[in-house]
Amino acid sequence: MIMKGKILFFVLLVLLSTAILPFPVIAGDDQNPEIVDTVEDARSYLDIEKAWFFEEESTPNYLYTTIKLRNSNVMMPKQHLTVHWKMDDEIYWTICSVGYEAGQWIHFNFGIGIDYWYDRAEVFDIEGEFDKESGTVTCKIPKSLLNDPEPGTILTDTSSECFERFGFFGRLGFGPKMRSILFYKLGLPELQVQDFAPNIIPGEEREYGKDYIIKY
Ligand SMILES: [Ca+2]
Ligand SMILES: [Ca+2]
Repeated sequence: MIMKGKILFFVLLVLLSTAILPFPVIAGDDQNPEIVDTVEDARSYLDIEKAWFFEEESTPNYLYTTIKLRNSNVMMPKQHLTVHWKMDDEIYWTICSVGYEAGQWIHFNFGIGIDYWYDRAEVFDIEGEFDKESGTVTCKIPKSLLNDPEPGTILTDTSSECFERFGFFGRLGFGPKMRSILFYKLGLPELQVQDFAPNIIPGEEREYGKDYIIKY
């Protein structure tokens, strides 16, 4: 009986200590994403659930970005799956583009500067991985392209945007932003061909995800 009481007391102590003791918040993974979004506010293969930044001790010279989509569909052409951030007053982004060239259907780029689908940004080919099973898209950026940031450097204004170009509405002359507003007005989120994370609410100030701090 005494033994049982002791065990119960111990179990209670463990439960209480895990509830009371603050555990460190580790940013930058699937469980602690910098960017979190509404689910089902776009077509499933463009629907951002969350996105995050990370580094790995074994590859300290790289920064990674990952987007977790609700679904994946690499058959749909002209997709743009992007992550954006600011560092030292410069804008950076990664993009996984799908369905532009038959010989290079899935392609990864890193860019410096604002206009990621026009010619004013500096754009580099990088490595990446599109995991169709889990719907995650990861870009691997050599830190040399980021001017080798020191540990402690802060990435701010984090966001993600996924969209596709053309298609039926594109042929009618509606651009992604126009279509996004159109479906928003019509209350048809499941047809949205563009997803912002965090959401952009027309007429409200733009919100961003959490900051990420360079570890290595
Ligand atoms: Ca979403
Ligand atoms: Ca969204």
